[in-house]
Amino acid sequence: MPPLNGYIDLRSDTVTHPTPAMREAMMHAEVGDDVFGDDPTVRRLEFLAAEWMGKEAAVFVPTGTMGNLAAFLAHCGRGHEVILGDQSHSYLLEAGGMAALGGIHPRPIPNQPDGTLRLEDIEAAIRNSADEHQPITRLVCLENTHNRCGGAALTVEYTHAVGVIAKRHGLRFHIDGARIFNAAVALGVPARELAAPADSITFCLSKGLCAPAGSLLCGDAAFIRLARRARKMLGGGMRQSGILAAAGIVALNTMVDRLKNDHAAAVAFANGLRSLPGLILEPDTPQTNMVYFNGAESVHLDAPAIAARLKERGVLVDVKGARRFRAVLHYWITPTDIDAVLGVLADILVRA
Ligand code: TLP
Repeated sequence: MPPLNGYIDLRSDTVTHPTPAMREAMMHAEVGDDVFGDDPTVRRLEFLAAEWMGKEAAVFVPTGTMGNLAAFLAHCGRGHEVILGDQSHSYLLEAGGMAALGGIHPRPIPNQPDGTLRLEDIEAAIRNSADEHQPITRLVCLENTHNRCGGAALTVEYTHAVGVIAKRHGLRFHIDGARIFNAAVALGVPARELAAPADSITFCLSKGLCAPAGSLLCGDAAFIRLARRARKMLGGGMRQSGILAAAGIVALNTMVDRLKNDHAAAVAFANGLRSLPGLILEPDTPQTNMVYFNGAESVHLDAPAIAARLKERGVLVDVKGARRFRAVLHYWITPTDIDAVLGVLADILVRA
C-alpha cells in the first residue's frame, strides 16, 4: 500500500512524511527553550543552514511563509515597496501578509515563463525616491525554483544580474528559495552560489527534503537579529523546537543530493504522459520535480472531474486551473507508483 495515508499523493512535495531516520533523530533530539536561545539542536541546524547558504546567520521558522514575511518585515518599513513576480508565491499565496501585517506595498511585475523577471522591468519598476507621491522601493524578490512557472530553476548568472541592479539602486534583495536545493541540483551548482547575490534567502525543509515542518531564513547577523524579532512578533518563537530541527539536520545532511532522483522521476512521468492522447504537457516541463500538464479540449472531463476520478482510484494530483494539473515527484513515489498512475490516467482518458 502506498505510504501516504493510502494514496499515491502527487499534489505537492509538502505531503512528504518524515523518513525513518528523521523519526529516529527526533526521538533522541537534545532540546531546550529556543526563545531563550537554549536549544542546541536548533542552534546546530541554524549554523548548518547558514553554512549551506554562505551567509553569516540563520533563524529557524515554522514555515516558508513566515520566513518570507519575517524577511519582508526585517528589510522594509511601512510604506516601503517590494518588487516581485506576479506569479510569485509571496504575491499570490501568502495571504497578503506583507501588506496586512507590515504595511508593505507589493509591486508585481510579470514573471516570464522561465520564472525570471525581465531586468528592464525591474529597473523600470524602481520608483523615483525624490517624488513624495510614490512609495519607496526597498526590496527586490526572486523565487527559485519558481513554483508556478513550472518549477523552473533560475541560474547563478541571472541571479547575479538581479543582484547588480539591486546594488546599483541601493535596494535589498531577497530570494524565496523554498526549493533552492532543487534548483542547485538541477543546475549542478552549490546552493550558496545561487544565494550569494542576495541579502537574504528562505529555504524549506518540509518540501522535497521530507522534514515534517520548518524553514530557515538566512542573511547577515544584523539582519537575522531583526528577523528574530519579526519571528517573535508573528508568534513563531517556538520552544523545544529541537525536535523539529533534528529532522531538519537529517534533511540537510542526507536528503539534498537525492533530489536528482525526484527530477529523474519527473522526467519518467512526463514521458509517460506524452504517450497518453488527450494530455498536453507544458513547454519545458519538467525542469525539476514538478510536471505541469493540461487536459486537451477534446477530453470531455475538466481537471476537477479527472482529479476526482483519480482520487477514487487512489491517486491525488493538484488541480491548477479548469484544465491544468500539477504533479510533484518526491521521496515517497516509486517507479511502480508512476506506472500505476499512468495506467489509471490512461483508463480514465479512454472513458472520458
Ligand atoms: N508551496 C505550496 C503551496 O502553498 C502552493 C506547494 O504545494 O507548492 N514559497 C514557495 C515557492 C512555495 O511553493 C511555498 C509553498 C511557500 C513559499 C510557503 O511554504 P510554507 O507552506 O512552508 O508556508
